[in-house]
Amino acid sequence: MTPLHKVIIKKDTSINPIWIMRQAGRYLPEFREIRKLNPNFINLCLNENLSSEITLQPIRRFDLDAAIIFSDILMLPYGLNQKVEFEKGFGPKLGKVNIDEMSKLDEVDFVQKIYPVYKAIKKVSTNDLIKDKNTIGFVGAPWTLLVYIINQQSPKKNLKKDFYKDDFLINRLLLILEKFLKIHIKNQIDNGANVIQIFDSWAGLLEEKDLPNYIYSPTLNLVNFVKSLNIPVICFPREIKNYKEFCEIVKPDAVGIDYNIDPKKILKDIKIPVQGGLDPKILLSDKETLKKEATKYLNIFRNHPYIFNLGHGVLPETDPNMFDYLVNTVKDYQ
Ligand code: 1CP
Repeated sequence: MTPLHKVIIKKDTSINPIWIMRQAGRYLPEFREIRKLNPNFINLCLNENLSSEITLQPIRRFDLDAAIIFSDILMLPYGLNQKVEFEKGFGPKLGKVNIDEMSKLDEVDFVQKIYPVYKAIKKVSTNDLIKDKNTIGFVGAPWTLLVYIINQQSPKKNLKKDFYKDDFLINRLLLILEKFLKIHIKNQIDNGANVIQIFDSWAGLLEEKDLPNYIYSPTLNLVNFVKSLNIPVICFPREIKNYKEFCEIVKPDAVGIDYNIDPKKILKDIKIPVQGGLDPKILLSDKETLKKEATKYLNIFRNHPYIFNLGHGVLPETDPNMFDYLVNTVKDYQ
């Protein structure tokens, strides 16, 4: 059995597998080298030789237990024919939504447009380096994708004032997202992904009253779909105010936690396997602090099924030596 399956399915507390969000990315000089030669991010994701190679880069360097495929949650709106661009220093920029055209989109055309993503998963999952490790496929949660599709850029600065104005548009988009997210998940699994993570990076933007409509119902639907394919599903509803309620309603197989939530509260409230939590900024400090903080999470979840990860993606300015030190700290923990 693979390491993540031992924790998620068998509830094994004797091991703490580790993988890190954004483990394939800008903190690695070998990634930056490829990126420099490939200024178009979408095209890089659609080059299965390069994207599979980038996925394997951190596996070659560090003693990680899983590979997460080098792609992006925004490949989904791209597959739906919305324009998606990544501008240096700005982040993603999306085009206007043509809802009528989107509603007519055929499954075959969608799959064809992003097919290299699935080819890359096949290449990674069948590579010898991944033997006995997990291949993680992923999608953005419907809510987080809705945010990018309607807002047309990161909501980091703010959500458009009239974001909720067009109820009809939102409801049609949610139905389209449900259909194509299922297709996207199924294709990732068919090509070798043996864990699915659902990233809800902007769950924290919602008020409590809106959680059922935008998060609970659509995510529960996807979670049940992944479960029906017999693959474990991890949800990461970042900065959601009530992880307990989320887990009780959505019932993922495991839950990822952010760095603002108290891990002791999570231990008390949550029965399912837990993943992550450590603040990525700790990797910018010194080895002593890093060891102390990582050990804090390991100690708290000593008797609870726990996958080590951060509370959000590893920062681009992280020193790969500190990353290595973190992996070894987790591996040497007894
Ligand atoms: O070189 C570059 O500038 C590209 C930076 C980059 C990378 C390395 C982007 C643009 N995406 C990725 C890869 C990526 N994105 C992965 C690869 C696998 C890995 O983890 O190693 C994954 C899983 C994602 C998922 C993703 N994309 C999320 C969910 C996780 C999170 O960070 O909250 C989100 C929100 C995105 C959108 C996105 N793509 C890229 C950026 C800079 C962003 C965030 C924009 C924002 O702040 O709103």
